[in-house]
Amino acid sequence: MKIPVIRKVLESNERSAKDLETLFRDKGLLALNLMSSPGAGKTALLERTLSDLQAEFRMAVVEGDLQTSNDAGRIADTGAAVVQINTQGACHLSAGMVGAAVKQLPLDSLDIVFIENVGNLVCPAEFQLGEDKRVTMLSLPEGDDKPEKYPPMFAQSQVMILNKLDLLPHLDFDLERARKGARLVNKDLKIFTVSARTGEGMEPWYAWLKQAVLDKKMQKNNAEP
Ligand SMILES: Nc1nc2c(ncn2[C@@H]2O[C@H](COP(=O)(O)OP(=O)(O)OP(=O)(O)O)[C@@H](O)[C@H]2O)c(=O)[nH]1
Ligand SMILES: [Mg+2]
Ligand SMILES: [Zn+2]
Repeated sequence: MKIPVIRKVLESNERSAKDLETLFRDKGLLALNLMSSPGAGKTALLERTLSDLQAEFRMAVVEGDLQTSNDAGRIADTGAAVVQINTQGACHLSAGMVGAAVKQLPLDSLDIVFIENVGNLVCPAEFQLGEDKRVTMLSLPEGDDKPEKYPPMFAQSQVMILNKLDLLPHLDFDLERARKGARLVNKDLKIFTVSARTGEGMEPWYAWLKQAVLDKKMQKNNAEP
C-alpha cells in the first residue's frame, strides 16, 4: 500500500510545482532551490549574498526548517524580506508549503527568491518547488566523496557550491576529488568554491546569479505578446 501513497504525494506536489513555475514565470522572477545537508552553510551564503548584492537586486528568502525561526531572523537582519516555514517534522519542503509562503512576499517587486530547503542531502531532491535552478551546497567538513555517495541531489542540480574553503588547511578534503566525483554524477554541473565566512570565491557565484536573472527576464519578455 505504501507505494501508491507516495506516488500520489509526488503527483500532487508536481501539480502545485507547475502552478508555482507559472507564477514565477509571469513575474519574471528567478527562483532558486538551495539544498544541502544540515549545517553546510546555506543561510551563511544567503546572508553574505543578500548583503553584497542588495544594491543590485531585490531579493527575498523562503526559509524551510523543522522548527524555529532562527534562520529567518538571520535573513531579516540583512534587511531582506523573509518567510519562515516550519515543517513540523517533515524533512523537505513541498510546493504547497512554498506556494503558501510566497503569498506573503511582494512578488511584483522582486528579482530573486531564494528557497532554503530543509537541511537534508536526500529527499528534497524528489520535490519540485517550481524553481528555475537547483543549487546544492557541500561543505568541506562533510567529505569529498559525498557527490558520489548521494548522487540524486547533485545529478538534479545546475550548481554545486563547495563551502567552508577557509577550513581546507585543517581537513583532508581533496577539492579535485570532490569536483571529479560531482562531474561523474552530473557532467554539466557548474561548481563554485567559496567561503561564506571570509567571502573568498563569491564573485563567480554573483556573476552566475546576474546572468540567471537576465535570462529569466528575457524569457518573460519573449513570452509577452
Ligand atoms: N568556517 C566556516 N564556517 C561556516 C561557513 N559557512 C557557514 N559556517 C558555519 O557553519 C554553521 C552552519 O551554518 P548555517 O549557515 O547555519 O548552515 P545551514 O546550511 O543554513 O544549516 P541548516 O539550515 O540548519 O541546514 C554555522 O556555525 C556557520 O557559522 C564557512 O564558510 N566557513
Ligand atoms: Mg539554514
Ligand atoms: Zn523528506
